[in-house]
Amino acid sequence: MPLIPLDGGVVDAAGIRTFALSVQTGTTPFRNGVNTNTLGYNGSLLGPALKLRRGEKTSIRVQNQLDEETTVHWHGLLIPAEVDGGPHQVIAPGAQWKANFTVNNPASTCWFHPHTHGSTGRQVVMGLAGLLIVEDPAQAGSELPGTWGVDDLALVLQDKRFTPLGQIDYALTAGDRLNGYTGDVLLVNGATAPVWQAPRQWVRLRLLNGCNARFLTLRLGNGAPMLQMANESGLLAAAVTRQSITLAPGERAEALVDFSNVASGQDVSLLAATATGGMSMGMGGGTGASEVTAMKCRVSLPRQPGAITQPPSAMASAPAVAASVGATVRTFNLGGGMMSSQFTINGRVFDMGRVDLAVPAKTIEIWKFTNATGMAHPIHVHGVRMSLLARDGAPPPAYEHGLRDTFIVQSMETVTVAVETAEVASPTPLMFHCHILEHEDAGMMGQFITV
Ligand SMILES: [Cu+2]
Repeated sequence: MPLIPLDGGVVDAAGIRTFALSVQTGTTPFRNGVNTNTLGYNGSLLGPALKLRRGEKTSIRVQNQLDEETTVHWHGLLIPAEVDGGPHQVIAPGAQWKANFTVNNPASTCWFHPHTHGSTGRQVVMGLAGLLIVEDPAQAGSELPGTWGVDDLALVLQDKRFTPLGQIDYALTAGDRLNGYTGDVLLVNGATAPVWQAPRQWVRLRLLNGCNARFLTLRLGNGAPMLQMANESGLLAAAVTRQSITLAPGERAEALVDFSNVASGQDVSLLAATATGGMSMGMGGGTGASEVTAMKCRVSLPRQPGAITQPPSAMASAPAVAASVGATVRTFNLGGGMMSSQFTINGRVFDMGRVDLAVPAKTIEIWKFTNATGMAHPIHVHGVRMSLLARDGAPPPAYEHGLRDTFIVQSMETVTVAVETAEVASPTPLMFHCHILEHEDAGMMGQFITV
């Protein structure tokens, strides 16, 4: 089982925690005897998990060793627009870019990936994705498994498609342009159905749907529930018992799983049912909903010293964003896609030179996203604190509480969110977009500035 390496960075003489990322080419042996060309951060495929601490001054130096432009977007981080790593912060081939910021997120599992307009989907499929593990000293009392790779396991789930010669196939079909790119192989941390040697105790799974377009519904093969204790932007006030967890592209969840009573040596599978936002698309080229074994937990290690004996009854969750009566309401209509693969927001396709909205800084507004298309779209808003208020007027379920950065808007649904903008105004645009990367690349994206 390949583990995502945890990188704690180095604190320099000025007290700034510094990290270095090299965006590079490499090869990965996905299949016997074939070296597949891939991209990675500090390696051939994927990237490290950068361990950030709330309140710390942080500097991430990115060296682009590719022969094409890229950007590095810190998905979920509440940082100034200038260092967000969106499509305006292009890193030329051979160039270096530095993101300097103070970490302002609660404890959470965020991630980083390219946001290069028009080539995000390809660069992610080629392997560019890493994790951001945020710790918050004020939440340190939460008793949760936290030994990396031992009882705290990060899983990057992605699908890929290969050419007959074993290279990554990113030749988009008409179906890919409509539904988003789907592969026929599901990889976990870059491996097909890996086996993890798990301890007989409670463990924590950090789940990232890093697919371009596939929605994943995850469950345990032994029928045991998962206790979801965090969604993508932080801890829930109390864990929610779930038989399955559905994640759209870009979304994360954290779950506690109990292996205490699993017989030693036995496998517990993590199963993934896969679909696109529009229709069920089976793995292996078939259609119809299908379920595959994403990975296996081989419960073979003894209970580790310091393991928790029961999940915490309450956790130090970050406060949600609440909107007051009279707050400005903005509407976003998700459209298109009927006879073409052109998706729009408020009737428009993304234009790098057009600012769609100017929003006051340090303000809470109500944003309503209505999906008039025939498929679901996961919406991601950059650089704001955000909480779900309602789905079609009804309060969201408990596992959707707290801070969010990405949320699903189902076909014909309206999702209402409270959005709190950055403290300091900035003329640099921030993005709001569909996280099906082929929709994003084709222009299902808008940008706002703070004034
Ligand atoms: Cu979309």
